[in-house]
Amino acid sequence: MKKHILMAVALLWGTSAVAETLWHMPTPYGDRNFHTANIIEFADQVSQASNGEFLIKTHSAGSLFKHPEIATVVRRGLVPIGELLMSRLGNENPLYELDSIPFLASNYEQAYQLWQASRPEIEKVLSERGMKLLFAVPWPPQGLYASRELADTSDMAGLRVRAYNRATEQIALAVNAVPTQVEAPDIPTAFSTGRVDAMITSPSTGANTQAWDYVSHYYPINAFLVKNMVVVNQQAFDSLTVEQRQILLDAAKQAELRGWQASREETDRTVAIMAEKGMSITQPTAHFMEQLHGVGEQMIEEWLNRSGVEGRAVIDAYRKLSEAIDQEGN
Ligand code: PCA
Repeated sequence: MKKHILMAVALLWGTSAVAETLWHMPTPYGDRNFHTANIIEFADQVSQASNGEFLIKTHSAGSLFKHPEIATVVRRGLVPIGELLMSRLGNENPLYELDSIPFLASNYEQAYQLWQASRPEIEKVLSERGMKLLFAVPWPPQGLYASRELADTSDMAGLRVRAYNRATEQIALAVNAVPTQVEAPDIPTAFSTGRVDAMITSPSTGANTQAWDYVSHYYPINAFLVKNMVVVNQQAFDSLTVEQRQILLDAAKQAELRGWQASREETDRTVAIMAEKGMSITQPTAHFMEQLHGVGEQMIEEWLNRSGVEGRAVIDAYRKLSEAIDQEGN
C-alpha cells in the first residue's frame, strides 16, 4: 500500500529531469464550466510566468479523482493541488458551510463581505489539515428548478430533490422533500432515469446541464452563493522555490478577482440561455419567499449551535463589515 502511494506521489507531484515542476490538479466540474475555465487560465499564467518550468495540468469533471475524494488526496499529498466546493467539507468543520446558509448572503456584495469576514478562519482550519488556501470563487446565486409551478413550500413535499451539500439536503428535508446526493456531471442522467425531479443550483449549472431537457420551471430564489476553493498541500507548496511560490500566489490572486467577475457575468448569460430555450423563469411569490426565509432562519440557528464561538465571531465580523459598508454608501 505504502509503495503504491509513493509511486502515485512520484507520478502526480513530480520533478522531472529537466528541472520542471509538474503538478496534476483534479477539479470536479466539466470543461464548459466557468470555474474550470478560470483554473485553466490560472495554470496558463503559472506556466508563462515560470517560462514553462512550473506546469499545472488540470483534470476536470472528476476524471482524476472524484469530488468527494479531492480534499483527502490533497491533504495526503497524492496530488499537490485541487479544487472543491468549500461547503462539502462541512463534516470536518461547520465553518466551511457558512456560505451555504440560506439568505445570509444572497448577492455578490454580501457574499464578498462574508468571504472577507470568514477567510482568515477558513485559512486557519485548512492549515490545521496541512493545506493552504489559494483562492475561492462563488457560483452564481442558487435557484430552484422543478417540472411544475411552485408557489408554496407544500408544493415541494414529496419531490425528489437533487442535493450537492448538506445545506441543499437540509432545505429539501425542511419542506418535506426527499434529498438525493448527485454529482454535477451526473445531473442529466439522474433526471432522465427519474432518480430526482427537482434541484437547487445555479443558472450556470442549469444551463451547462441543459436543464430545459428535464425541467420546465426555474425560480431565482437567490438562496446563497456557495464557493469553490483551490487548495494546495502545504508540503508541496513548501517544496517550491521562492520564485515559484510567488508565481503561484500572484496567479491565485488574479484568478480570484477574475473568477468573481466571471461569476457575475455567468449569472445573466446563463439565465438568458435558459429563457431562450423556453424555460419558465419567474420570480417566486412573496409568500413562497417568506416561507423559504423561515427555513433559512432555522438553518442559521442550527449552524450557530454547531459552530460555537468561532462561528458566532465570524457572523459578527460579517455583520460589522456590512454595516460599515452600508454606512459608507449613505
Ligand atoms: N453548481 C454546483 C455547486 C453549486 C452550483 O451552482 C452543483 O450543482 O453541483
